[in-house]
Amino acid sequence: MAKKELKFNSKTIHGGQRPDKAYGAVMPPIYQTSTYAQSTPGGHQGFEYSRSGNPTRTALENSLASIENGQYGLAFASGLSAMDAVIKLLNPGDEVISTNDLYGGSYRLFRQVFEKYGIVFHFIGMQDMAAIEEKINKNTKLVWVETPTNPMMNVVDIKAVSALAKKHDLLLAIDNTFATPYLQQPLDLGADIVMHSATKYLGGHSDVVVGALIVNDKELADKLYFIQNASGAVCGPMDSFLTLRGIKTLHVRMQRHNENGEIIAKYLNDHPKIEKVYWPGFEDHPDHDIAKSQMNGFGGMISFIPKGGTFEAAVKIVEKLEVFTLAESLGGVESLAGHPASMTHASIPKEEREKSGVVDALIRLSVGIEDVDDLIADLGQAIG
Ligand code: P1T
Repeated sequence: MAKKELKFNSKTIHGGQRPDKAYGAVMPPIYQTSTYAQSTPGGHQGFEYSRSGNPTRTALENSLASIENGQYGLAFASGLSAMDAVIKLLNPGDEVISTNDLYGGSYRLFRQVFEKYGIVFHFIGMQDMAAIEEKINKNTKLVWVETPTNPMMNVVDIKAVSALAKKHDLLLAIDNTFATPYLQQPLDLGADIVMHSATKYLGGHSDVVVGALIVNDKELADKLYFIQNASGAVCGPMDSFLTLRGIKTLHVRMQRHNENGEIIAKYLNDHPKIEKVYWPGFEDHPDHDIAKSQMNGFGGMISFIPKGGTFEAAVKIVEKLEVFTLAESLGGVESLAGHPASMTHASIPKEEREKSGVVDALIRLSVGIEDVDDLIADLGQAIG
């Protein structure tokens, strides 16, 4: 059977992979080299310098393309450097419409790095297509969507935004970090670019910082490859190897993240000392129907506000947690807790972040794949 036809749970293991040519190694060797011998100028075996290409990175890039149902994958030094490459497709004066609730570092990249080069960013809630359309003008070139959003767990209708983007000839990029291709495959829903912080679920073990872009269009892939090579923020061979190894268990990890996420979300929702829980699996979540139709599950990311809704109450809980680790990042096998206002979203001005719901009392959980009883006991003792 051609590997292209494999189902998702097999693609994570085999997609785009073949035994190494030299000795048949089943996992690609970590080609820890910067350069490659040439027999005559230009006489190389497909690789000449590891910024331009490295066999271990190629193995990862082929896997990324396969699991996202794309033609081309590109692996970067971080999620933000992958985003940086997408924005570098634009020119001064071009405009971008982005979700208003997004990772703080993404917001910082847009506002504090690219605005000074004359690129204009609009941040809006993307539940209302008419509101998006209102922001479109002749300079608009790109729609940037994070779904589910970090940390408020809003879900954007990718098909609907894609129809709008196509109507106005705009590129549509989806940050698929929270969902992963196990839950949602944006290229199939009409997106042009899928982006990942592969640092998170794809790597899955909190041991690398890696970014990814996946596209179907050859011309777009060529432009992004040019930027990747010209700017140079590439994923190194060791990190490529680790990310590839992580991807091989993505489906089994995600299955457990989903199961544990659902149990924890319901536990928190029923807890008398919890005010509000944000998780798209709840039927009364405003985007539940979209989430249900475009995702194969609701994932292990949950945000919540303790009763009283104070900064102090939130800090007290995260300080008391013992199985959950208080740390930035998400998507690893171990459960993490974060305080977005002071950690991952601190670079967004308070007034801006509070508009999208990122208040000082908000706690974000990345539910890991431990025994869920231990996670519940830990939350129970911390909430008190
Ligand atoms: O950290 P890096 O690999 O550069 O990826 C940035 C990034 C992009 N998009 C989303 C949705 C993200 O969550 C991130 C990184 N986020 C965290 C570190 C965090 O704790 O939310």
